[in-house]
Amino acid sequence: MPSKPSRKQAHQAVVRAGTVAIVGRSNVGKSTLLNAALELRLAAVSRRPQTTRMPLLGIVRHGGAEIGFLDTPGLHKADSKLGREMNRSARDALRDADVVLFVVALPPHVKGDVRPHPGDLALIEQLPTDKPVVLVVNKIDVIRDKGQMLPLLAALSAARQFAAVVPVSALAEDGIGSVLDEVAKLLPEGPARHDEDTLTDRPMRHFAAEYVREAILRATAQEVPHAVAVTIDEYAEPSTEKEVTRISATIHVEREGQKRILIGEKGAMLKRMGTEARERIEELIGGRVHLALWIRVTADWRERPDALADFGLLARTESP
Ligand SMILES: Nc1nc2c(ncn2[C@@H]2O[C@H](COP(=O)(O)OP(=O)(O)O)[C@@H](O)[C@H]2O)c(=O)[nH]1
Ligand SMILES: [Mg+2]
Repeated sequence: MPSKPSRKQAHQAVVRAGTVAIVGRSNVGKSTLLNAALELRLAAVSRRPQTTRMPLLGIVRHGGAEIGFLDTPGLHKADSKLGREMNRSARDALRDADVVLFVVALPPHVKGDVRPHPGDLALIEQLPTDKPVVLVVNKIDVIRDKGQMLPLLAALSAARQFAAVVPVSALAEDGIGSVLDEVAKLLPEGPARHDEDTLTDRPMRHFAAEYVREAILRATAQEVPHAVAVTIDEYAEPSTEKEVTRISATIHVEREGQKRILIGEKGAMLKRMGTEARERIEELIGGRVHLALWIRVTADWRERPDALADFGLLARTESP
């Protein structure tokens, strides 16, 4: 399991602990925010919606609190069984969390005053009323005049009460300390729930698969990304320091045409994505990796419960 030396506050005794669900529409920067809080590019990020498919726990120690951030898939209009599982897992995270971090983002091209996205207002209605919710307004790097944000803040604050409102740029790692300060205060008192060096609940092989998918999302257009799932067939850690970690992964697509796109001209596309994914994995484990990629067509896997289960894409708990 990945681990790393954490912030300066790490050795302060933990007096508060709990989970913070990071929720919001697709693409507002939830995973980027988690990575900024962790000071590590752990979660997969891309400019495509629905990059995050299942919740990911990332643990941050800050100001005497152990904050278990749960990054979730963006709540969206689901058009497949996979999409419904993603929404379900986000709602499960909301239900189980002590604190909610509701993330909205400024639109890419701001002209004049910013108003809330209709999807954000709809989402606010779904937030629990019995838990503290911190509003994070992300991507403030896109505007120069911060006054343009005021109508947005006013409209969101009129829709419900927030424990705090924090404007940030997750990308520029600006304002992250304030987010941590606010959520740390809101967590229940209690002892740490995880070992001091635990960073996440997922094993390393999970991230290997995620980084292969991330490379695909970054390299391909429209139709392919959502049709892709990645599984790890082999993950062999080196027995001596000189050896490399050997990883073999299968990329599942739904159609032959998608397979051809991913392979590319003389295999160039697959090679490029493989290199990108390998470098990401090497960065996380801090050692050399040999990565072998295979592509397999599994028709309609996004609608098939058996395939979703095999690919680890079923929400963990049942709820309506
Ligand atoms: N300009 C800007 N872009 C951001 C910021 N945070 C995230 N992004 C970009 O928004 C896109 C979606 O980010 P991601 O974290 O995957 O969003 P998620 O779907 O909510 O998890 C990516 O292209 C990010 O680089 C930010 O603070 N400023
Ligand atoms: Mg995400």
